[in-house]
Amino acid sequence: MSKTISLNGPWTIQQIDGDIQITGEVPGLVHHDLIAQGIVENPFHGMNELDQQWVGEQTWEYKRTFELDEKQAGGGAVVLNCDGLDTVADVSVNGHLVGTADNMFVRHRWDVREWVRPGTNVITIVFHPAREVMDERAESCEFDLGTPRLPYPWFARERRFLRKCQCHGGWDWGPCFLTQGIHRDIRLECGDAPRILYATHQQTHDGNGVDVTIKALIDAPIDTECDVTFTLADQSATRRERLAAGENEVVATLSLDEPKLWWPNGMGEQHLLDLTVSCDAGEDDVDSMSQRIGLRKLELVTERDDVGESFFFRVNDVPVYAKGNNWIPADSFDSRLDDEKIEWLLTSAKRAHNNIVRVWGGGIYERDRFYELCDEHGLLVWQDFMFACAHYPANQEFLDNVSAEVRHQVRRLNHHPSIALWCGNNEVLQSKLNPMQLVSFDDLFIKTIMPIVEAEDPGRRYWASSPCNGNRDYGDVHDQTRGDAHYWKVWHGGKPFSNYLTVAPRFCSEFGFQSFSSTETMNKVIPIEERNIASESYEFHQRSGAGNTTILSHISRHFRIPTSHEGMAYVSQALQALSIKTACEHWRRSKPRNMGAIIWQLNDIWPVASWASIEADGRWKLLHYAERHFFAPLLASTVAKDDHVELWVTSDVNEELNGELRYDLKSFAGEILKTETIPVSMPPLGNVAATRLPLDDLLGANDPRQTYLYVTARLNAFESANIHTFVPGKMMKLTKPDVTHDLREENGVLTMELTTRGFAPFTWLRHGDLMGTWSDNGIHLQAGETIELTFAPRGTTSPTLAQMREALTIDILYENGWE
Ligand code: BMA
Repeated sequence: MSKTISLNGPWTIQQIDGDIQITGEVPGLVHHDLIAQGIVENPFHGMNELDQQWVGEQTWEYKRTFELDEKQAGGGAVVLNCDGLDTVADVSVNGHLVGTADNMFVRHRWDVREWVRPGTNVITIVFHPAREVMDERAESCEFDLGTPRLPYPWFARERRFLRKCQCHGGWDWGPCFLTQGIHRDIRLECGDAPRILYATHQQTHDGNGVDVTIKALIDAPIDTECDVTFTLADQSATRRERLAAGENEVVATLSLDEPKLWWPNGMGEQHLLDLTVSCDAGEDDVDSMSQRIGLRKLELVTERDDVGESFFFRVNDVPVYAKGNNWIPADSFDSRLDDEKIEWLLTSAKRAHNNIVRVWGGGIYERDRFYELCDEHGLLVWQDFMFACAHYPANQEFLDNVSAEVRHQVRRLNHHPSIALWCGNNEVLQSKLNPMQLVSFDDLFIKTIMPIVEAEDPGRRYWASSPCNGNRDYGDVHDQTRGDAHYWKVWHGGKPFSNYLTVAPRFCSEFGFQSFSSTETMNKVIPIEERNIASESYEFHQRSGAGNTTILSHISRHFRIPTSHEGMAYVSQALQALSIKTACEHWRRSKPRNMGAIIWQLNDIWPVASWASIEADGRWKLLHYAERHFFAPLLASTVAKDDHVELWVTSDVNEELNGELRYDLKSFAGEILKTETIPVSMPPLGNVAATRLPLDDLLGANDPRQTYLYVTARLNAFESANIHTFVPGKMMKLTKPDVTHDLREENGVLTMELTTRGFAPFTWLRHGDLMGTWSDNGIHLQAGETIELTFAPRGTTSPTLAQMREALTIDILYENGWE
C-alpha cells in the first residue's frame, strides 16, 4: 500500500559559514524565519534592507529526519516530491546527493529509494547564494545580452541568469532580497502505486453543449493495471488502463448539455463544477485529484479591421472590455503572505469592477489559491511567463530548464477558467537592442516556449511579449493600431495628463501614476525624525528614479502644494486618481478601438511610494475608490474641448439601455445655475457622445473657478455620476467648506452622514489602523448634500464606534493650500 509522508513542518536551518542555527518552518524561507525569531529586524524599516543583504549571501542548510518502516524503505519507489525550491540547491538523503535544483518555478521528483533505509533517515537541502551563481553564469555567458543599468549597487544585476523571481533582485518599486528556502510543500511518496501528476482539459463549445476532454498524466513506478475514473458534474467515465513504468497519459471526453457557463466579473455568474480524476490500482491504492473548473468559450480576437488589427477577449461570444490591474508579488517573502491577504486584494479588485488581472512577468507563478480566487471572482488572468525587462541567455541548458518550467506551470494552471492568455514575458521585446538579442528572444519565446504552450494547452492563445504586435512580429511595440501597449509617456515621459487623451492603443496592458502611501503605512517604516518625503529613509522607499520630483511637478500642475506630511500623501493620492481616471475614461470612450485598460499596479511588495492602488497592508488608496466609479458598468463622463464640453455615456452592459443623462451646472455654494435632461438609448455594450455643450452658452457670466458640472446617467437599473470642473484644482476658488460628520452604529454597522456647506472635492476619510473600507471615499462632496456611508471591515469584526471616533481623520483639499 502506498503512503505519502509530508516533510512540511519544523526543519533545522544552519548557516554553513557561521553560527546561526534555528528551527525554521517549511514551507518557508530562511529570511522569513530570521525575522520571525527576531534575529533580524523588520527588513522594510528605514534602510535595513542594506544591512540584511548578508542573509542571501550565505549558504544555508535545511535538515530534518524522517522515519520509514521496513515496507516503505524496501517496498518499491520512494519519490521525494518538492513543489518548489528557492533556488540553487543540493538535495541529499542520508549523505547521498539525490538531486540539484536551480529553478524555483519547477517541481522536482527524485526517486530516492536507493538511499533510504528502515528507521531514521536524514534529509538535507543546501541552498547556495543566488547572487554568486548569477554572477558566475554572467561571466561565462557566450551571448552579448547588453549590460543592465542599475540604479542601486546592491540590486542583482545578473538576475536573468537564474530562474528565480526576477524582482527578488530589486525593482523600481521594490527592495532586493535574494531569498532562499523550501518555499513550497515537500513530501515523500512511498510505494509502487501510480500517482496522478496533472489533470488538464480542453473544452469544445458547440451550440449549448460542451465537450470536455480531460487528460490525466500519471506516473507509474512499475507496469500496473488500474481503473482511471473521470467525473465532471453528473457525468463520469472509467477506463481500465495498462500503465507502463514511467509517465502515462489517459484521456476521456465527457459531454454536458446546456451547462451553466462561467463569466467574467460583471458579465454573469462564475459557475464552477467539480472535476475529479482518480486512479485505482487495487489494494486501497487510490490516488485522486480534484479541481473546480468553469466552462466558457474564451477567445483572443486579433483580426484585421479599419484601424489595423483588433485585440480583445471574447467570452461566450460576448466581447469583453477588460478593466483591471497588474499584480506583483504581495510580499518580498512569499511564505509569510497568507491567503487572506491575497483574497483581500483580489476581492478588492472585484469590488472595483475589475474583470482582469495581469500576473506580471517579474514576479512568480502565484500559488493555487490565487487562481482559485480569480476563478471565483471572475477575474480573467493575463498570465506572463516569468521573464521581465532583460535579455535572457538562450543557451541549451537555459532553454531546457525553461522548458521544464513552462510545461509544469501550464499543466498546473490549465484547469482554471480564469486564465485567458499565456504571455511570453514583460517588456523583453521592448528593450530589443541588437540582432543577437533578437535571436535569443526568438530562441526562447518563439522556438522554445510557444510550441510547448501550443502542445500543452491548444485552447489558449500564446502572446510572445507584452507589449508586442504578435508572435514573430518585431515591429514597433508602441504601435497604437495593433497589439497590446504599455503607455508610459505620462509617468516616465513627464507629459501632462491630457496626453492620455491623444492616444488610444488597442489594449493598454500597462500605464500608471505613482502616489505616496499613507502616513499610517509609512510611519511604521520611517523613523520619526525622517517623516518628510525628501529624507533619506523616505527616498529609500521610492525606487523610481525621478519619482518624487515627478509627483511634485504634477502636483504643482493640478493642486496647491501641501505643507504637511499627511497632506502630501493625501494630495498625491488625489493626483494619482485623477491621472488614471483621465486615462481609463478616455479609453473606455474609445471602445471598440480600445478594448482594455490594465492599470499598473494593484498592490505593493513593501511600504513604498508607488503606482499601486492598494498599499502594502491592504489599505485602499484614493485611486482604488475612484476605480469603483470609472470602471463601473455604466459610465457618464465628460471631455473638455477648446470651446465646448462633451458628455458621454459608455456601457459594458450586454443589453439595450434606456434612460437619461442629466447635467447640473452648479456653483461651489450649491446653487443650480442651469440644468438639462437628455433622453439616452443605447445598444448593448454601447458608447455614445450624448451631447455637446458650448462653453459660452453653458457658463454665461458664471465664474469657471467656482462652478462645476454634476453629470448623472440613469439607464435601466444602472447609474453613474461624475464631476467636471472647468479649471485645474489649484485655480478653484474654494472656500472653507465646513464638512461635518455624524458617526453612529446601526445594527453593528458603522454608518456616517457627511455634509458640507461648500464644495469639498476629494473629501478623504482615514481610519487609522482600523482595516476596512468605506462605501465611498475621496468624495466630491457638494454643498448642501448629505451622504450616508457605511464601513465594511476587513475580516468579520467591525471596529466599535469608540474606536472609529478615535481613529477617524477627514482630509479636505481646502486645508491643503487654501487656508
Ligand atoms: C513597467 C513594468 C515594470 C515597472 C513599471 C514601472 O513597464 O513592466 O517593469 O515596474 O513599468 O516603471
